[in-house]
Amino acid sequence: MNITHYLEQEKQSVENALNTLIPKECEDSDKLYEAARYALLGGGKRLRPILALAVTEACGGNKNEALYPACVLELIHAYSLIHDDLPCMDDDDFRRGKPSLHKKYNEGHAVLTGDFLLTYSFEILANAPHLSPSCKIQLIDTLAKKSGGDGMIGGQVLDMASEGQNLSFEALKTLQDRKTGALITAAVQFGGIIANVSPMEMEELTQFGESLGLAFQIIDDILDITHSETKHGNKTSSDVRNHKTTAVSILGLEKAHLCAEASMQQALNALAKLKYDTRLLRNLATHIGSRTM
Ligand code: GRG
Repeated sequence: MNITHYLEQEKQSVENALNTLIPKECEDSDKLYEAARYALLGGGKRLRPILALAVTEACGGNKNEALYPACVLELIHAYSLIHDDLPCMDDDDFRRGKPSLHKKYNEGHAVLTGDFLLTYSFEILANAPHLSPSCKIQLIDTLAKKSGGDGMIGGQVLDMASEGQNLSFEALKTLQDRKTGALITAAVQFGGIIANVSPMEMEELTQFGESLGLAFQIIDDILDITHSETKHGNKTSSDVRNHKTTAVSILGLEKAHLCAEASMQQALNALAKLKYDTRLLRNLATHIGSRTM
């Protein structure tokens, strides 16, 4: 199947499920649900859920069973973006072409909406239809680890500590592996867990996720410089504004490109070791590698 068509189709099924998971009305909590829908719906590439669905399918799992767990990755991603945009963190007024949540509502609402999306994610996993208790526990454990202290939150703490510092490329990779790569790896592992792959296959999938995550983040650093206006509506890169060390600030644009390509190749090599038909995953990874937004 053509990758653009595949992405549109999967994106639509994720949008529909997200729409069901966060209803328009909720007794006593209308404002919370309204803010959650504002952050979650109508924007975003949905790469993490699509990746989880694609890995499930490639490894012989049931995509219907994977839909709600895949959506949870988008809830966690949305929560991280809401909190990341707050004045106490990156202080960004716009997200996905609209005012960020604390600008549309207020900072208190933004904190609580992020907290709600995080907490609700674990409720969704615990109650996910069709999955065995053991599968749910593995998903919950994976998500907690990858979004927690050794994963995304830990990466964000390193990121805050690194502001104004000159990081080595190795230190930057550690930061980025956690801050961005961990949730991408979780998406890949979710697919493996739902498809019930062997421990050896899970290792290859994890290598795929980690290398893809690194390539994704380096490409994000590159786009922050080369496509700042499309991404942030601001000619000055947000990383430059925030005095962030990035792959581009350490390596320069050309070497950063080469590094992203090398990491993407490692991801593809890991895929090649799997016994499944991974053409769809290769296409998806290559598409992520050539993204321009
Ligand atoms: C505040 C707990 C906490 C964590 C924040 C992931 C993160 C940690 C912050 C996001 C900041 C950022 C812009 C990181 C760069 C990589 C990245 C996650 C880009 C955005 O992801 P995309 O391109 O965005 O998938 P869309 O809008 O398509 O969903």
